[in-house]
Amino acid sequence: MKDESATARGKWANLDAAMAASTSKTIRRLFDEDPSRAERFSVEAAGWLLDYSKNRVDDAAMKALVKLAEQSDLKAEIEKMFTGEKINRTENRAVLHTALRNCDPAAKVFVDGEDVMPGVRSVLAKMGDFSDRVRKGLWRGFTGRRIKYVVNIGIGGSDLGPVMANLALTPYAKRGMKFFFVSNVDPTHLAETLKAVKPAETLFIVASKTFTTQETMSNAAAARDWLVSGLGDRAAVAKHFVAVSTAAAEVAAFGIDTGNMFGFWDWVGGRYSLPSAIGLSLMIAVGRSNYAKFLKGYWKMDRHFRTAKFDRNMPVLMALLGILYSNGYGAETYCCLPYDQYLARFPAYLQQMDMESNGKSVRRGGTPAGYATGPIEWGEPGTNGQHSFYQLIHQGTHLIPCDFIGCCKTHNPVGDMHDKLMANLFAQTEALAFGKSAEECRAEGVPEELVPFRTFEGNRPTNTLLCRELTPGTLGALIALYEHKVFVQGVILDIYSFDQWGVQLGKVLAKGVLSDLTAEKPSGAHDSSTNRLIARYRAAVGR
Ligand code: G6Q
Repeated sequence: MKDESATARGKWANLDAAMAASTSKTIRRLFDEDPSRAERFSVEAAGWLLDYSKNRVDDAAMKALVKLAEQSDLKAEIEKMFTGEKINRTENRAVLHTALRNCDPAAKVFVDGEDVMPGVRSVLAKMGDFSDRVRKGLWRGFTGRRIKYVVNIGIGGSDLGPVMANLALTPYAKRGMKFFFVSNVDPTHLAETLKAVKPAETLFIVASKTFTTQETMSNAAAARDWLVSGLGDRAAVAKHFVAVSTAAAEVAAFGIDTGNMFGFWDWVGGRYSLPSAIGLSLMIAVGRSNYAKFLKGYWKMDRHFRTAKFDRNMPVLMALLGILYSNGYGAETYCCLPYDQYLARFPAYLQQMDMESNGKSVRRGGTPAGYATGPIEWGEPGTNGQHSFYQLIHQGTHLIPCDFIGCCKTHNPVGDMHDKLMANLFAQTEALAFGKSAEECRAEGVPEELVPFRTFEGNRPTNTLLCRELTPGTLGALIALYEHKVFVQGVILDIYSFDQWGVQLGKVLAKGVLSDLTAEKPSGAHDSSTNRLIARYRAAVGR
């Protein structure tokens, strides 16, 4: 640990203590010695059970890890976030996604002396009114036809959340309407989407916090041209385009009536913006009452996070275990394995949340971190992953902590298929934790020469997250759980989790290259590789 200050050394000594306890016993032995382990190493909150007993931790390790959180001033940092302090220091902003789902009608949350809650409630009411009208056919297209297709145009934080949640809540979506999400500046994405919709029946939601993002503005302009040419009148835009943004002037300049703009605020980070107006497509799909339940799920987890003691606090426990593996054991990646097809995009959503938040290498004081920060996050739904990459998790040389996520009830009961799905989930966690020894292989009659190949070391750590059913409420709670986990890790790692300068750099550089692709004469100002690639491209397209 290259973190030299005395306070930091004291704080990180807790990780050393946790490691000493953690490395002294295998998971198998921990279970053998404590029959009540599963019960003791489990917590429940907001409709979710977290069983973290299949981790390399005992009471001593957990105690040391909780101390690590305490000595990082976590309690105070949590309060700063919930109460609107400007903890996003590099952008001088508050971080208040928790205000967006604060369902207490009397709640007040202040930023710069102003209570933000009336604004939050008023945008929610406006979204509710609009989505009711679309769903009931009261909001109609330019030619008087009902809206059947909704196309959300956005990217990154203005896309991944809506995509993930719309898929997750498919069973609650209005029949007869179809939802599409266009993000990529590759024209294929929009073109293929437009083949599936009709201009007179399509509503475009242009979702962009800044309303300047290259991909989104290019797609929005192309969609507008398509609509105007399809309906033969520029005035049609008013009935087929709404905006979700913080930038009223840019929205107006695009040609969208700001009366049809749903606002949010600079204290909502892109990747945390799903419960803001960015969730408009979801609200239209599932209706305002399901959307309210979705927000309530977040809120339940928020309250748990803010009030529960650290040793019973689900996001804190998950964050601490993650730090044990990344900074204690040197695990570089973290795997999310939802055993629910409706959660197929959840790993991709988490990828942005975690990697954009904690993929930093500079500490809050401006010095290099010198230790592992956010992990590489990845995953796929089970059981599919079992037939591709699980081999490496079971028998490879990398340590890969995994979260298994499952729901006890399915929305689509077919024979015993859901039992099979869940049997696979539970069996995988069992196999990873306990493995199979050489003796067990021999007892099964495995020929001696094959024993090394058929042996599973086990001791692979997993968390299991289980809910009764995937509902708007449990989905909201699940998202909040991971948001807070990432927040806790950012605090302990002493990095700023709420800026994303790496994203900004890419946005700027692409503009310079674009002008060299299209200008009469390229500048030749890049390195020799980039100059050559530009020349090759220009020649291929005849410039
Ligand atoms: C999220 C990031 C980034 C952002 C997109 C879209 O936290 O800032 O993914 O959401 O770049 O930005 P706009 O919403 O401004 O178009």
